[in-house]
Amino acid sequence: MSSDIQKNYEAAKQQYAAHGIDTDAVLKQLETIKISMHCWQGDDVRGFLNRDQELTGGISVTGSYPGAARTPDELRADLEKAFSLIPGKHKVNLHAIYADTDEKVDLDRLEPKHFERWADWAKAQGLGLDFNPTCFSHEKSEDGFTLSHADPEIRRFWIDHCKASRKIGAYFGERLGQTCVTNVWIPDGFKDIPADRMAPRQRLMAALDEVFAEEIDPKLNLDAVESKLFGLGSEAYVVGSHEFYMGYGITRNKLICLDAGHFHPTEVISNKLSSLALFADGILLHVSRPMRWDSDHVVILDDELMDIGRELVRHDLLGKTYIGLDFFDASINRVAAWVIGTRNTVKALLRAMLEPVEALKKAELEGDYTTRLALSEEFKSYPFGAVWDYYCEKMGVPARESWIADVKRYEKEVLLKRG
Ligand code: RNT
Ligand code: ZN
Repeated sequence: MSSDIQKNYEAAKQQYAAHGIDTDAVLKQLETIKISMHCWQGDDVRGFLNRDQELTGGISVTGSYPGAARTPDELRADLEKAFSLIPGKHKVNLHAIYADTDEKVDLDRLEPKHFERWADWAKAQGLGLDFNPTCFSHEKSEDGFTLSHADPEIRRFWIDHCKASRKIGAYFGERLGQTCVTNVWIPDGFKDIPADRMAPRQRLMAALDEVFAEEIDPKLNLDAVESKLFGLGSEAYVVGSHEFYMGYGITRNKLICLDAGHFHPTEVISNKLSSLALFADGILLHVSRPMRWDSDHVVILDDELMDIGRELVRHDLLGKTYIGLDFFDASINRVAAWVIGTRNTVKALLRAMLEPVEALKKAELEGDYTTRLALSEEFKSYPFGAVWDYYCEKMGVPARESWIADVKRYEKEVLLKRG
């Protein structure tokens, strides 16, 4: 531990202690929180199963920064590099198209064995794994519909794929001794105004019931469903809307996934957590940063990220919330993108834990909104950074910006050598 970091921490600790905040206890709690880092930032959502397929489903990655991973081994090496710069032990979120196999296998026939190398690696690294069926970038999703498709044969294909995905999730849960969250997101929707908004939703409901028919031990795998407002090419109507999945998730005891970019531009997911938590068994977050639309920018330490952290901490929701990341930027170093977004997410939680919540709630109850505002504002300049730096060093990762040089070195030695 460098002496200035230790010294600054001791001073910060006193300042927080004056408000009854025990920084050592906070850091112990922080250490237990896992962020699910999404593998798809590493290769622009391409995957390995069908590398010639273009990215579809109404999502888009822009930028042509060199160095995207081309193989599972490259992706794992990049993930390892990123994790070496992020404090804590976390999880990796895989999509089905990231299967690591030499076999030519279609999505509906995927099995745990196609992910064995991922499980071996995660085990060795002490990481958990989460999973997602990939209901896009495939010829059978070309017209924009999957689980709600009007053609029963196409629907069947996607139902089988989602069923297979849950089994892979359970396999991860078993192998790693950590619950896997398998999240279903489908792109289904219409570009222009539909004649029938109901029928696709009825089909989706029935298809999901089939997908989830088999009971799986919730210790091994938990299912989540992710809604969306619109996508590129589904501007007029998305089958799996927020209301659809609120109803579905609550009646079927599924985790409800809130993606920060999947709502109207002035709506924020932080404000939904205290409602959803009252009714849902559990919540999955896709922490992302929409800029003007669902643009999936790298997460920064902005007001919304801080508010998400606050809601989780203040209402003690960390136990029933799974925190996943979902951004993809191909205009900057991809390892750095992971490091920035994941460090920020951990930082937001730390900052939230270092706030005088009891004093703020008390002021509010007493109608003293002046104190509520004044105290929250003064706390913004409390020495949070000193606690963060100390945490990084204590966890054996670089404090402050010193990690940038490390990523640059990796870029020069590894990433730029990729064709
Ligand atoms: C798309 C959803 C979905 C995807 C990933 C790749 O809008 O957010 O979660 O980003 O599954
Ligand atoms: Zn998402």
